[in-house]
Amino acid sequence: PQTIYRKDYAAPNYLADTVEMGFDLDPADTRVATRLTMTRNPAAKGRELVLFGEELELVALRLNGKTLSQDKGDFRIAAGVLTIPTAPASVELEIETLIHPDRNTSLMGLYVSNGNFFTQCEAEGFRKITYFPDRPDVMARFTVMLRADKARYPVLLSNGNLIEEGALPDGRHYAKWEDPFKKPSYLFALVAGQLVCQEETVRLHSGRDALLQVWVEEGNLDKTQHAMDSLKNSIDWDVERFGLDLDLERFMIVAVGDFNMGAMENKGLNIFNTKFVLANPRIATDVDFANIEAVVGHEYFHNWTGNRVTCRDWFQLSLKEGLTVFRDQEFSADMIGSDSGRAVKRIDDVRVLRQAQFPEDAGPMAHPVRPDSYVEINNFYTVTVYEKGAEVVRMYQTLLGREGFRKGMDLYFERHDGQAVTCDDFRAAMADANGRDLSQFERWYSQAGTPLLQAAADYDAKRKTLTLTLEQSCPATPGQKKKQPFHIPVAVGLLDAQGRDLALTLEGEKKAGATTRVLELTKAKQSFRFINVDQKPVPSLLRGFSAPVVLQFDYSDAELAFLMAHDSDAFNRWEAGQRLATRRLLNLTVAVQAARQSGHVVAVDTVLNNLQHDGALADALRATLQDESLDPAFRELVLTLPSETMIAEQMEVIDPHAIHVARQFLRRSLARELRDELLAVYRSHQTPGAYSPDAASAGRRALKNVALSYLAELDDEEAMALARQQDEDANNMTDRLAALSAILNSAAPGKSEALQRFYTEFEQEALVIDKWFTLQATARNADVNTVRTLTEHPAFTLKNPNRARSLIFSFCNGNPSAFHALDGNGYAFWAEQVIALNGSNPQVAARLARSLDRWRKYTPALQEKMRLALQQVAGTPKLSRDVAEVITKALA
Ligand code: HT7
Ligand code: ZN
Repeated sequence: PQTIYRKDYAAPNYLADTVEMGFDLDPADTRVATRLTMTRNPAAKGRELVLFGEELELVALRLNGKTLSQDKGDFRIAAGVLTIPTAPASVELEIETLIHPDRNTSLMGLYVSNGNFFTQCEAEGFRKITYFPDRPDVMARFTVMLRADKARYPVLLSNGNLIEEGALPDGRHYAKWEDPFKKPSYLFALVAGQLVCQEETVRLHSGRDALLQVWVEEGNLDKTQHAMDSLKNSIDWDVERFGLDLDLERFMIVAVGDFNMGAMENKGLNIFNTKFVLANPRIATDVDFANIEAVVGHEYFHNWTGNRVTCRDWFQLSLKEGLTVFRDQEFSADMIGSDSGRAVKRIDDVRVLRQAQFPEDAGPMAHPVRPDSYVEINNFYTVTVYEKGAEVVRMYQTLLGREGFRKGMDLYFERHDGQAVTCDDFRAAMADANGRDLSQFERWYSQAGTPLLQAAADYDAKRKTLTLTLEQSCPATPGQKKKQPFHIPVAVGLLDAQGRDLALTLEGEKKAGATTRVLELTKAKQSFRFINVDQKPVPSLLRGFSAPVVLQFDYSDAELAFLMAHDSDAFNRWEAGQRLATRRLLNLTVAVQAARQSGHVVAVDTVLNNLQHDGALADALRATLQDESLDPAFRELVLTLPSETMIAEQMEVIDPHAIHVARQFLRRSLARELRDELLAVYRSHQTPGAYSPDAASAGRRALKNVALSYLAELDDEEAMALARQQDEDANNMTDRLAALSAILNSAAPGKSEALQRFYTEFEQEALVIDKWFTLQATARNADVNTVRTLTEHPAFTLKNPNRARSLIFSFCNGNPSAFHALDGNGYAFWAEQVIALNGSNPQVAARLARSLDRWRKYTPALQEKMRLALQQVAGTPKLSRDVAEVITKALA
């Protein structure tokens, strides 16, 4: 397959003006008529008129009223590109195509889900609807006429405003929509079918009224309130924080059960995976409620960052995605409100980054936030483009301050509203609005890999100075051997012996300043000297995780326990606990390996017990658990040990089984040591009364349920009775799922009965059945046979991405010790599933293909089995571009 390079970008030869489309909707054969006016682009070099099209039947093509013939050489079609070699400066193109939505299993373009029509056009799905200059720098005004059978498809939606609707002969009807804003084709959408909506008219900041609608299938109207509330909060927040108001008379959200990703920001007609719309206490967990708020916010915020100002080309994807993720993170943090809530949100976001993006940055698919090349753009909707991209945006705010960042945003919109631009344009707006030179900051966009930041502190008691030396490096990544230094904001504080923050004075300054200072590291190595430091302090480094780097500092255990107890920066308080726990876990893992090697397999527990940790971790966790002044949500985070994946990333050679044994051992010993405190916290953090998803209540539930999960490690009757009681009494899905998980992961009897009871109760709720599959795929006693058997369950289908993710992805990515079984059966199963998905949905297949990305990091025996599985997929006939790219890069 062909590689596309960023350096080859060329402006389009023709620019679009208007697009009129007519759809005669029919699941088997939908006819699409398009009239497109275009003019030659004076800024372009070429003269050919280029349109893209995939899986289309071309019925007719006319240019300025004249039918074009391929036979006569008026145009040619090759490899998905239709080229008209000569065309006048101003053209009206009429294109008729025939498409087959009911055969479209890729869920890109126009497809059918549960009998209704939906579209997904980002990134290059529009070309599966009609031939079109389907690239984001070609923007046009769209008018869309939808025609369909009225009884079967009573609701007909598209972008913008409804300007006309009415009846047609033969029981058909029509609706005509006009989008007042010019947009690229990837933001086009239509929806048709049997849907109902919750709606509300709101007064906008500008004084205009807007109609807000949330569309769902009949029977789901009791699950739309939270999405509607989230939308209203998003509208208010964007005005408040960025002065950005809704620019439309109507804003619609539509939920669909078959969807490749989370949601899509089509102009005025956002289409959402049901997972990110439908919620009520019976079916959705606290995490689901929070995710819905975040995703509704994210898509809404795209209306400005993505739609009003869009990307020049797909290499610039992070321009809209990194910025919009940053905006949704800030929105969610502000919705919680409290300082501790903001810290909890920050910890959650950094956990995602470390768990998913750091491994990506260290693996075969590593790429810069603004990639230089791709084979299939769908493979670049990654945690690097999204989450690391958001960190890059956050660093502007850290460097420029909130006000400076806002100035940069204002200038960005002033300059670029209505344009398709680049990441450099965004950086220039930030720099120019603040009179700053941000040229070195460009490296965050162009260099892949996670920088390593090594810090050392040297205290001079005589001079009362503390010299902090910071040194940065960045590992090689595919295609990038050598890296230049990054511009890194390092937020720093110093704690005195009582744990209080010192007011910081840097050498050369007259007065003491703030207690947290942002140091700017721009060279490979730099020193910063603090003066008037009366006693040796404990440094608190990279506060709030001020840059996406790995920080190394030689803390003693005692210093970590001290930071855990005292740091005013909640992020670093949590971080200290994680460092302490990681140390223990790595030691235990090595001990497991040693015990195994010496043949004392049965004695692993004895060996570990003898290793007995010094109690520092348990003492620190006990203190946190009992500290009522701390937010329960924060306490839950502190109590949660680093995941097996996180530990794996710290190891030179990954041994998933040893990690699993070590982590389980530590959980059990902590549960034993803290049993009384855990029980007390479990009892005192009940949330009686009606369920509410607010952050405070969710935090109490989270703490209570992490306590329960530890207690369940003990397999004692009292703990299991609590779990069973909770399973019976719960009035919400969070508690229900936590109880079921405790039962399932214990040695207690009654597992299958509890599972069956749950299934019967929620059989009609697809999103809950997804959870039921996930619970089993990630259960401690699950193995590949458990999962294989579940693929034969009548409720399982690979065709629905949510269901495939709930079972297959959850097993391959969420149950490392079972997936990496020594016999290699997990990998054989993975290969089968990737190959099966490759035939129906390449995009989802390619995501699953990435589960073996890190194969070279594993023990030689596992590596060899993974290589064979990768080669098996590589050798499969008709491999999609999507899967081929991932597998080729993994094997390279
Ligand atoms: N911008 C949206 C991306 C998206 C997407 C991309 C490829 C295939 C299917 C897709 N569905 C949505 C989502 C977002 O970031 O808001
Ligand atoms: Zn997005």
